[in-house]
Amino acid sequence: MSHIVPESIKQAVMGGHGGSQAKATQLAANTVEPTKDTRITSDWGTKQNNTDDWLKVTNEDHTGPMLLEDGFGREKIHRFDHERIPERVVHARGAGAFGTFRLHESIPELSSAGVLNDTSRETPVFLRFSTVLGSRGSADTVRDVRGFALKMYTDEGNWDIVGNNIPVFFIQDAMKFPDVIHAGKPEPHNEVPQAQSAHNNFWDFMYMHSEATHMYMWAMSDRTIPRSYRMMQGFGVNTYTLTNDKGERHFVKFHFTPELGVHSLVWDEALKLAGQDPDFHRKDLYEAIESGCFPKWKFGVQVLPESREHEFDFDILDATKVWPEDLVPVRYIGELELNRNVDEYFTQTEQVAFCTGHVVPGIGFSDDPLLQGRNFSYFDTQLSRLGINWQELPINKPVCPVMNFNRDGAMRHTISKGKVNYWPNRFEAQPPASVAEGAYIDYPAKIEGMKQRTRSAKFKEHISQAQLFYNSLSEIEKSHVLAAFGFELDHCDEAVVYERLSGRLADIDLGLAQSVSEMVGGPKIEKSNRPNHGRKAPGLSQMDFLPKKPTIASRRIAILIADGYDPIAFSAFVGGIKGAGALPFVIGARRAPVYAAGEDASNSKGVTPDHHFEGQRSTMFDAILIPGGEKSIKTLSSMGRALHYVREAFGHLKTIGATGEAIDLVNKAIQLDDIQLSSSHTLESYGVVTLRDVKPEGLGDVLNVAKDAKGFLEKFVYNVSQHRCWQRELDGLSTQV
Ligand code: HDD
Repeated sequence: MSHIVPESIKQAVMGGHGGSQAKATQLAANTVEPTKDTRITSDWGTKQNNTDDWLKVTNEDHTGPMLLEDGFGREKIHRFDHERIPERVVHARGAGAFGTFRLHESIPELSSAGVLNDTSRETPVFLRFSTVLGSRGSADTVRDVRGFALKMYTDEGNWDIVGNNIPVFFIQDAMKFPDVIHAGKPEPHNEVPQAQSAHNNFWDFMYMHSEATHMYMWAMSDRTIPRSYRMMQGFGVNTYTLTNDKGERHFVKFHFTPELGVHSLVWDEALKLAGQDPDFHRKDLYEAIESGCFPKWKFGVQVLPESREHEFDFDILDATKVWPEDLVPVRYIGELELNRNVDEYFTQTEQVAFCTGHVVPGIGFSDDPLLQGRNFSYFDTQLSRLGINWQELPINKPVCPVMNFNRDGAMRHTISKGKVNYWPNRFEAQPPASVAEGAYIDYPAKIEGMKQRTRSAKFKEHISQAQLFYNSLSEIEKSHVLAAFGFELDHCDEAVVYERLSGRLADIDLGLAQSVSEMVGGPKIEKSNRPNHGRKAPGLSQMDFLPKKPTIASRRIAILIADGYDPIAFSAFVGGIKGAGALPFVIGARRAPVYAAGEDASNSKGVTPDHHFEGQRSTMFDAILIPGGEKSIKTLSSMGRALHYVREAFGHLKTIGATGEAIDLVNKAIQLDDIQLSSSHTLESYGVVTLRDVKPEGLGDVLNVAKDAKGFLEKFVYNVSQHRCWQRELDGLSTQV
């Protein structure tokens, strides 16, 4: 009877190799783009003649009552009334993009997954970044964990890795998730604060749940104020499993490490940006992809055979623990690249729906109790956001065929042909797949035990890795953790909250606890209940992730000018920055032509700044450059906003480059005296690169970046590649903003 199974159904079961364009091609079938001949129609397709005036009974003055009869008018308002769907209960604010996953090293000994075996494949992906606590309209740069949710449209089905930029989580068991989120979201009585963990309920919860200690140490580090989504790590967080063709199983953790390094904003900058440019991260991602600077991450796995499960002093299924990289190294086997912006935010970034339960053959789950609960929650939440047929939405649809007897439900799109909708059936139509045909096989794990609500002994140890994390940070990072606790607990006005939490910190580090407690008005802390074990591990400090080859690709550099600027330095700056793959932005007093020394409207078109000083503040740039020019510098020196620009950039530890007279402007703005600038600490050691006499050869060759570079531009580029000049902060010079 097999002859009656249609060819399309056979293909559906067998699958087929789609390629990197498979998703784009599929989406194109659902994409509309108006041409100049396109005319507005109603939703039922009738061309409309007037979309501005409701149908009325009019008198001579053309006024009069409106008619309910107007189907066009009613449709327009009705559609508008229902535009909103529920925002995500967490991770409501986000931004996403399309890209490609490539495998460099096949791992058949670990997994039979096609996407982890076939190095010739280019798997299309969608990645959505997010903050956790804020509403859809909240600001990008708030202190918060960032979501890193990846959907791989593989030939064998969608594989979702729904991760974060921090490798651990607040809780161990999914049953606690509603509690931790309720505690972090705005408080119930007054719905305050928005997108912040700095409030009583959050820190009350943190104290009450010592399992959260490790995670909140990460949350108080610079990880939660990233410079860019492109400069964050991504972690699968939970422990998954890989199964090979022989049916052998390994435990695995997934890692994504950004090519540009792991970098953060400084706190003052993050606070200002939340007001000055709430879309800072969203725009940064969009701008980088539009300018061809495609963000890339190395994809790595940490793998443990089943036989090693109980080898460690932590439980490898506990999501509040990392697998320290000195014990279990990361093996990098692939690469993720984002290379296409969305065409429409709502239908793509808003309607994308991830599920930790979406895995493909060769990949499975572990008994991690957080993961198991997540596998229920994501499916469930999509029902209230998107409805039962959410997997048919273009952004969610797999690129391989989907064929089954799940039917009907609101807004069903697929038209399924055939006389039967169940299996087995008299036609033998749509049988389940065999292993040879690529079916997903559940790992036959042997289970026995007591049915009870409990946790393993190792799950009850909560402090050791919090210490490990804190010990592994650089001095600068540690000082930021202290400042973050200072800010957060200052926003808690109930003494019991900040007093207890300060006390708990003594379990991690006595010095930290004492400093925090003193700052926020907590108790005098004399001793620690848990002496710090002093151990460190690699891969925890973000300083471990500076790119090996210095790069300033996609960095935003502001060039400040006024009439009379030095044209030689200016041209070299623009050319040099572009040559190094960064983005130059000219900033002037207004968006109207500015003329170089020796030029005016009669002999030149001038340069029209991209922005003026009020429009884009220094916070929106990674570094600033100022060409000399007597008249230009005189003007800029007399402008409070220009001086503030330089002072603020200096305070935010950004590289500043100045030539000729501009050096005087920098000195006036940052006001470092001779004591601060001793022989060991020159302006240059504080990341201020200067060149008094401008000759083209002195400007240097930016493509040859090295620490000992001689040319002005080489030095500037090297400094920018190091992200920030921490020496300023170590010497207490960053507070003058
Ligand atoms: Fe979750 C969304 C990451 C634990 C329940 N989660 C969501 C998103 C990310 C994460 C990145 C946004 C997805 C998107 O962009 O659409 N969640 C995590 C990580 C966790 C975690 C890394 C710990 C390892 N989550 C977690 C638990 C539960 C949930 C324990 C419930 C038991 N998460 C949800 C959710 C969301 C969600 C309520 C909201 C919107 C959505 O799922 O699609 O179901």
